Amino acid sequence: MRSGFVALAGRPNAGKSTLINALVNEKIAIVSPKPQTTRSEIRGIVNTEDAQIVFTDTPGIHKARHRLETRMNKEAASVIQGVDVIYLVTDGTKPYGSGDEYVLTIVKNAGLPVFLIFNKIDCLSKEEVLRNLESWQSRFSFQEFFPVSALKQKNFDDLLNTTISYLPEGEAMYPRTVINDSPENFRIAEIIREKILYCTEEEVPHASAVIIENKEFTKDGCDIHAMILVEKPGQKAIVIGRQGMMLKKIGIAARKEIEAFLDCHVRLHLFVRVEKDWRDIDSRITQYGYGHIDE
Ligand SMILES: Nc1nc2c(ncn2[C@@H]2O[C@H](COP(=O)(O)OP(=O)(O)OP(=O)(O)O)[C@@H](O)[C@H]2O)c(=O)[nH]1
Ligand SMILES: [Mg+2]
Repeated sequence: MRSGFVALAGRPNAGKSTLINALVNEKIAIVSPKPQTTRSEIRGIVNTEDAQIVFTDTPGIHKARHRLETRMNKEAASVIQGVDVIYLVTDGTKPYGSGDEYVLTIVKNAGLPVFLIFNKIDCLSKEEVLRNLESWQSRFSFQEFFPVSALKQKNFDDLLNTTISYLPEGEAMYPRTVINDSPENFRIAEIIREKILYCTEEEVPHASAVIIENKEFTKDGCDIHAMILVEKPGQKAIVIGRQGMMLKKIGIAARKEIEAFLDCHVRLHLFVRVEKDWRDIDSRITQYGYGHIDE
């Protein structure tokens, strides 16, 4: 039996969360077309007959402008340190740039086996894949290369088998039934945050946080009170929308998904509050469950 850890690291929007969801075959991490969707590490466990792989999704590494973003980068950097294999996930449709250089430096310094996961090949021709791969190959001696489509779940078998061959001999670290170990309230808050990411634009998605204030299971379902935190009164007005229409839209989309997750009827009550500059206040960031916590 082999068992070990694999970190999914890369720039924002490369498709790391889409990939971890595809690998575990369940939506454990939220996904959006906006960069900096993931704010903390998320574990996804894959079991085969004779192996267990513990994958960890990480926030996209980027140039931080707020304390929250510094802590997101730290989270990614700290996850990378303690694994057996690093997947450097890259958006194959984008040319190699300075952001890639920065991520590559961090990944190189870990001194561990690095697989280049060249993602989004469903958007590229074979020639484009080969050409773009070459530009990466010349920068670092990656242990392995895998052109994949996380979205279409293409080229996974080889990836899993090769990954297992890099893991040490050892017993399973999680029971075979466990796919993800995030607390239930975090998963629910993240589903709501994903809908905010999809429904709003510009600064609002990034300035939003979600916390579950109360959750109560009753004989006919579950009552959830969730608070959406934003930084400015103008952002609050946008999230609520005219006659509450935006909040309603977010609530309907989130409720459907939470009902599927909890497998019961859900009454979701959403509230919005302004928490000025929360992205620069450590105690708030910790309270909302985002980013790395310094020991
Ligand atoms: N066409 C295509 N789109 C993809 C693929 N993988 C991910 N995407 C899209 O890329 C966008 C970003 O995906 P995420 O999985 O949220 O990216 P991420 O790397 O986790 O981003 P951060 O959490 O911000 O670091 C989403 O719109 C996905 O649907 C893929 O294989 N093909
Ligand atoms: Mg992500």
